[in-house]
Amino acid sequence: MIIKTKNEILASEITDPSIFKERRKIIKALFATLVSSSVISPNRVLAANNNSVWNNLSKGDFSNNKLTPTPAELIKNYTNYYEFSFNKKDSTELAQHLKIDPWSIEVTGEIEKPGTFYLEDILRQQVLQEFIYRFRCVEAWSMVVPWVGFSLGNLLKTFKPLSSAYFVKFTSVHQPEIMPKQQNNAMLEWPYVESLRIDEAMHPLSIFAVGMYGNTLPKQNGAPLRLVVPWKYGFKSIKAIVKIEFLKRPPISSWSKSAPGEYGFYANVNPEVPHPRWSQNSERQLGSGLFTPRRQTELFNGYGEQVASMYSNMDLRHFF
Ligand SMILES: Nc1nc2c(c(=O)[nH]1)N[C@H]1C(S)=C(S)[C@@H](COP(=O)(O)O)O[C@H]1N2
Ligand SMILES: [Mo]
Repeated sequence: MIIKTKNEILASEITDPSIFKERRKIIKALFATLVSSSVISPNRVLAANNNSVWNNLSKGDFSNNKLTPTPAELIKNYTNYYEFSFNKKDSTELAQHLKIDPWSIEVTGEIEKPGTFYLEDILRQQVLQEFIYRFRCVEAWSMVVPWVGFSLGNLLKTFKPLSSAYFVKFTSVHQPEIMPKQQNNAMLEWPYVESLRIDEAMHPLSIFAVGMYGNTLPKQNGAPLRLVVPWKYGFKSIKAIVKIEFLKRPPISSWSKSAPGEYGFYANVNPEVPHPRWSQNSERQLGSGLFTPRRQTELFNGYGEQVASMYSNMDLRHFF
């Protein structure tokens, strides 16, 4: 563990260089390709595809083997990463400039054990599994992603939340020098923030992903660490997390702040609650043929059996 006052300070600047080098060796052994290429090259993408970092991982409790994963090339090349661009191809390319090594996460708020932790120290305590989950964007497209990650709840428990911790807030990285949209507050205020109610965060479906398709997470998909909450619209699944805060009151997340009438706090997938500008009743499945019919969107993205009880006494039209 390291203590820092600002999350902008690089760990390499404040750690004794020899200790730092030693740590880096351990990390490399543990997490081989976190130190991955920062250049886009189709060959490298292919090479990465052919030698998985993680083979034969056990499956998460709600991983669904019957779902056919969307081709990796599509997941990697059609991304929403507004810090870089509002265009899905451009954000994919520009995200390669992201600096993800070293990476540390500040954890604060209503907990007994606050601190700033290296990602590798966090990973050492967690069991990586594969989670084949549906993923549904609020823009009405969807995919199936074989994430590699670990239970968010297991991690959050290690910080010993107090009984006053009702919400968990996540903050994305702020690197305006390489993130063009962070240079002004176009569309959103930066950094990107999202939040879950503590029971949602502790739910076994909620994970932190560090990979997909048996490999480390591509930068454009949220490397080195992102949230995945499969029963909610994709914008809740915040990328490149640098800060976790346990709070008494609900924070205002980036999208709710920019357009409160369009993006609510809950953002549970719900075919009966349309976006003000389009229906949420069906979705375009990425990778399906031109003539494949749209998929009928399911309440809670098909995870109702697991999550509906968390919302049993709530009017989902009001709390959208
Ligand atoms: N930091 C950050 N996280 C983010 C976003 C973003 O723009 N910035 N976009 C969100 C949206 S709208 C979606 S649909 C998903 C997209 O994830 P993908 O690009 O890996 O498919 O990431 C979410 N997380
Ligand atoms: Mo989205």
